[in-house]
Amino acid sequence: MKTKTQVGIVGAGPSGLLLAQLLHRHGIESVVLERQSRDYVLSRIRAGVLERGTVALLEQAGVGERMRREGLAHDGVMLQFDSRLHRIDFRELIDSSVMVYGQTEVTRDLMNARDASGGLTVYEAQDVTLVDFGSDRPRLRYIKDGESHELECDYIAGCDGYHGVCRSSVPAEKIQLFERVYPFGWLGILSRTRPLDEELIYTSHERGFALASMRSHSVSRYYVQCTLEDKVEDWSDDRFWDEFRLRVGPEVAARLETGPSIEKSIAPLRSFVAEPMRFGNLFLVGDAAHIVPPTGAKGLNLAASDVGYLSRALIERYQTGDARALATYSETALRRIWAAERFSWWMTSLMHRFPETTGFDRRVQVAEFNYLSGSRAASTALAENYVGLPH
Ligand code: FAS
Ligand code: PHB
Repeated sequence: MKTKTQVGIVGAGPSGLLLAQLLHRHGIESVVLERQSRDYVLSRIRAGVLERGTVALLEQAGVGERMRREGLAHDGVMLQFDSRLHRIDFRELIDSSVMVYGQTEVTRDLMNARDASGGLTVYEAQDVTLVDFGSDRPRLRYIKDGESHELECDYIAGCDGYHGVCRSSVPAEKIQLFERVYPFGWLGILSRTRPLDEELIYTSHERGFALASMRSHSVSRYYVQCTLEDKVEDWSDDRFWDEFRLRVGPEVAARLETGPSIEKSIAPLRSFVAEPMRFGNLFLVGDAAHIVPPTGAKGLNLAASDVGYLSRALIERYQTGDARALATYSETALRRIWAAERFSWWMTSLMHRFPETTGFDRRVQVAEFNYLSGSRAASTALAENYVGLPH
C-alpha cells in the first residue's frame, strides 16, 4: 500500500515523538514508524534529568502541564569524593535549575499528545527500509501485520536510536564515526522508596562510582558502577544495597531507605558521534547520531536540542521556502553535541574508577575535586554544563 506524508519519522522514542509534535503544532504532517509496541517503548527506564532548554521545548510542544505538576525542580546537585560532600548551587552560581522528570513520563506525555493530534504512529512496524533518501522523493518501506507499505515523504528523520536502521543505511564512505567505549557499565535499580536526599548525589569512591537519583518523592533511582562482565542476575537487591552503602559512606547511607527493586538493568557506557548528520533528505537525530555516558545527564537533552534545531529548520522551509537552516542543521547540532560529549567524558573521567587507574590518576581526580570545591569559577563551569548550554 502506498501513502504520502511530508516528514517520515523512524522511531517513537523521545526524539521522534517530540519532532512529530512540534511539526504538528505548525501544521506539518508526519508519520512515525516504530519497531516496538507502545508498551515496550514505555517499559524502558532511562533518563531522569531535563535541562532548561528541554523543558522549554516540551512546553512549546504543548506537553508541559504534567511535567510542571509532577516534575521536581532542582537548584543544585551534590558531588561526593571519599565521603567529602560539595554542593554545586545552580541557583546561586548561575540563577538556573534542572527538572527531575523521568524519560518514561516524557514519552508517555508525547504519546498522548500524538494520539490527540490524530497523527499516525505505526507501532510494531517491521523491516523499515530507507529508499532514495538522497533524492527529492525519499521513501520508507515497512511491513505491518504482514502487509507491505511504502511511505513517500519530502524528508526522513532518523530518530531510531543507536541500534537503528537509518545511520546504518548511509554508505560507510559518506559518514565518519567517533567512539570511546568505557571499561565499565552502570547497574541501575528503581525502587518505591523515599529518595535519600532532596537532590542528586554523585559519588566517587575507591570501590567505584555511585549515583543517588529519583523519579518522585516516593520513587528512587540508584546506580553503581559495575564491570563489563557483570550480569543483572549476579546482583541481588541485598548485594546492590550493601555495595551502594559502602560507596556513599556511613553519613549518606544512614538516610538510605531500601526496598525491593521494581526494575534492574545494566547499561554500557560509550561516547559516540556520527558526522555529518544530514545525507540528502535524511536527517539523523538523537541517539541515532550520538551517545554520551549518562554521568552528565545529557543523552535525552541532546536528543531534544537536535529536535529543536531540525523542527525549526523544517518549519522555516515549509512556511517560507527558505532551506538554509536545513543546510546548516548538521553543523549547528554538532557544535552543541561535541560540547556535551566533552562534559560527559570529563564527568565520567572525574567520577569513575578505571581498571588501569594508578595512584597518580586517583590523586589527579582528588585534586580536580578539591579545585571544584574551592573555586567558584570551577563550580560555575560545571553548573553551566550540567543545566545545559544554550541551544
Ligand atoms: P531512543 O533509543 O530512545 O528511541 C529510538 C526508537 O527507535 C526506539 O523506540 C526504537 O525501538 C526505535 N527503533 C530502533 N530501530 C528501529 C527500526 N529499525 N525501525 C523502527 N523503529 C526503530 N540519558 C540521560 O540523559 N540520562 C540517563 O540516565 C540515561 N540512561 C540511559 C540508559 C540506557 C540503557 C540507554 C540505552 C540510554 C540512556 N540514556 C540516558 C540516553 C537515552 O535517554 C537517550 O538519550 C534517549 O533515549 C534518546 O532518545 P531517542 O533519540 O529518541 O532514541
Ligand atoms: C537518572 O535519574 O536516571 C539519572 C540522573 C542523572 C544522571 C544519570 C541518570 O546523570
